[in-house]
Parts: sequence; C-alpha cells; structure tokens
Amino acid sequence: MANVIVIGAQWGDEGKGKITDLLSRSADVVVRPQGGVNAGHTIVVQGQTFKLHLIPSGILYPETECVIGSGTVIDPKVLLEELGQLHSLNVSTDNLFISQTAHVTMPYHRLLDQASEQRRGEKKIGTTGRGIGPTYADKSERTGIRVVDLINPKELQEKLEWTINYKNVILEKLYNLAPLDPKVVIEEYIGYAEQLKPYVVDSSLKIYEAIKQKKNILFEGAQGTLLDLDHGTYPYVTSSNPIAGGACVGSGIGPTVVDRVIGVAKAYTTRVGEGPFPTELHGEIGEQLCDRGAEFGTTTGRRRRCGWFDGVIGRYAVRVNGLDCLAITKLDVLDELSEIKICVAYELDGHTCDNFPGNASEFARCTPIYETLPGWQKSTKDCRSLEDLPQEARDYLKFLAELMEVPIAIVSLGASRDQTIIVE
Ligand code: 2SA
Ligand code: MG
Repeated sequence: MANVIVIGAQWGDEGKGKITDLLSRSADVVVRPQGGVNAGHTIVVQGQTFKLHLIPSGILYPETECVIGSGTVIDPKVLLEELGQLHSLNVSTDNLFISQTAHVTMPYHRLLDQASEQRRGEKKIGTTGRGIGPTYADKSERTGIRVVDLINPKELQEKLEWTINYKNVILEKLYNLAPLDPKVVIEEYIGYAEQLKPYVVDSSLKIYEAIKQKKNILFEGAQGTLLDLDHGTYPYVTSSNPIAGGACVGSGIGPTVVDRVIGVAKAYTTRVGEGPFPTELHGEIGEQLCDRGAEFGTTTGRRRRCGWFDGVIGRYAVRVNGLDCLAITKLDVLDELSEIKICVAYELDGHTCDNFPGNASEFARCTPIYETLPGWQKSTKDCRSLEDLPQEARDYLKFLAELMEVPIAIVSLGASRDQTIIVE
C-alpha cells in the first residue's frame, strides 16, 4: 500500500472515515495531520458505533499506530471523552500518539468562536462552534498553547495567566461575556494534561522512523478541499489546510515520501455551513438525497445541504491535491432517481467557466451547466464488483472519471465495510 494521503475532494463529509478505515487494515501507521474536533466520523464495527473526532479510525486495529499530528488543534476535554468511549468498549489506546507541537483548544477559543459567529449575524461562516478558528488564529498570532506547554504545569500556568487576562478583555469589552478565572482553567487543564501526558511524542520523528523502516503510512485528511484555508471558498472555509500538501506540513514530513493521493468524493455533493454552493438543490430531490443519504453532521447534527455532483470543483480537487485516483462514495443514494445531473462547467456573467474561480463573489455568481444521465432505478447496495452494477451506474462512474481525468479506484455503496467495490 505504501504511503498514501486520503483527502476530501468536496466540502467534507465525503465518507473519508469509511475509506480510511478500509485502508487502515494495510497501514502500519495512520496520521491525522490537521483539523480538530470539528471533524467527525462514525464507524460501525460488529454492531458497535464509534464516533471519533480526533483519534484516527486506525485505533480499532491494535497493531496500527495512530498519530494525532502537529498540524491539528486538540481539545483535551473532547479527546479524553473519546478515549473514555474507546476504553468503555474495551478498545486499547496504547497505540495512540499525540504530537507535542499540536495546539490546544482552550475554553476561550470556543467562547470566541461562538461569539464571533453571532456578531457576524447574516454573514456568519456556519462554523461548528468548536473553537477551531480562534485556536488556529492564536497559532498564527504566536499566542497559542501547544501540547508541550500543556504537559508542563509551570509553563502552562505562566502562559495561561497571561493569555486568559488578555482574552478576558475581548470577552468582556467586545462581547459582554463573563471573564474566565485563570486559576479554575489552569487547574482543569493540568488535570487533563496528567491524563494525556503518556501519549505525547515528537510526532515528526515518530513518523520519520516509520518511513525509514519502510512501514505503510496513511495520512487521514479531515474536512475537504473546498474548505481549505488557502484554496477553498474563502471566507467560508475552515482554518487549516485539508488539501494534500497540508498533510505534509501537518505531519512534519517531506512530500517525497508520499506515494499516492486518493481523493474521496460523494456521488453527489453536500455542504454544511454557509457559503456558495452552485449545484445545491432546494426542492424535492435535495430533500430526497438528504434523507436517503442521512445527511446530518456527525459533530453538530446539522442538516447538510445537498446537490448534484460538481465536476468543476472535482477537477479543481484533482489539480490542487495532485489526485492519483478517486473513491466515489454513497453511489447507492442515487439508486431511485430516474435521471441524474452532473455539473460540467459554470456560466459566469454570460461566459462559460471551466475552472473554479478563486474569487468568492465570482463563485457566488456561477450557475451550473448540466449534463443529464439516465438513472438506474435499481438497488446497488449488494453489488460487489463493477460488473454487478447496472449499466447506467457504470456509465455514470465512467462519466465522472472522464470528466475529472482520474481513474476511480473504490466505489462505496453503504456504510458497512463489505459494501465496497475495489476496482482492479
Ligand atoms: P470550523 O468549525 O471553523 O472548522 O467551520 C468552518 C467551516 O468548515 C466546515 N466544517 C465542516 N464541514 C463538513 N463536515 C465537518 N465535520 C462535521 C461532520 C461537521 C458537523 O463530520 O459532519 O458535524 O457539523 C466540518 N467541520 C468544519 C463548517 O461547516 C464551516 O463551513
Ligand atoms: Mg464528517
């Protein structure tokens, strides 16, 4: 399997959890390079449901080492809850490693995330409210608390006292919120640190050693390409880099060790949160996709917006991630439709636009140009090879692959591990 990056090719929730779970079987190390507890995926194994936000799904394989990388932001409280959940289901977490240079989400980050969304009103981003943006903002501003600080009580006390006094000014003066008591927060976080300390490592070194031993490494991206801080639909993005290049930065390894980049895309499109979405469906078909696809956020439970497959952003994802191949998920959600549309280009101010416009206001003015393909109106849930699929479904996949100029390597037809076609 070699060293593989799995990334989301749309706006997140493409089903990366299932694909990484499948690939984790042949991985020795799984690394989560970026994001925080805004991410969420549900895995069902032998009737047990696991909801994971930070811990890579590889944790379910005792031999697989799981690394929460340097580019992540860690909410210790949520991480400990996740660990508790795994322990209560008798899953060992001795194979978990946490980067000493990851940043820590603090109570003021959550408060500021939610307050700033409220302040934006109509112009809100639609964040998960988990403090992600403010944690990354502090990292850039160089006032962040890192895991190394967290596990050193003296360091933590000094840094937090200073930072909380500073954040309290914003909380009180700008948002009219009650100030935080540094003592209380420090005590709480020293408690978390004690529990997390055994997991903390130099993650870049850990990964490098695995590379030298020729181990198979899987880099598990969170969110998706169009939510990338630099290359997504700014400002309606997350505050990290979910694209393939971000996996190198967030893991502390060089790009030459990566052998393959797999993009995961749904057979249609969803988006949760605000921001332009050209192929969004507002009527009955959108509702149908949402219901059949159970399109609700894993972290916040928000209903996801649904629309047709967008080939323009698909091609863009191929470009900015250097995708080698695609995994197409949730094809079965389209089973009942009599016809299916695919966006092949946009119309923008009277012109045809083949490429994703980086300019947000231009993107908001784009309307999709569709090709319509016949549906198959048969269940595909039990198909286990391309040959098992109805001809129309195969034609649909072929159309997607040709549109994006990359092969489709995996097709997923349901949540369970066996509802998968591996294309030879
Ligand atoms: P944030 O909280 O600052 O990262 O939000 C900024 C934007 O990024 C979007 N975002 C996501 N989009 C899809 N899935 C995500 N994870 C959860 C899930 C989301 C949930 O798996 O379903 O439960 O609601 C995720 N995380 C961040 C977010 O919607 C904003 O548009
Ligand atoms: Mg998700």
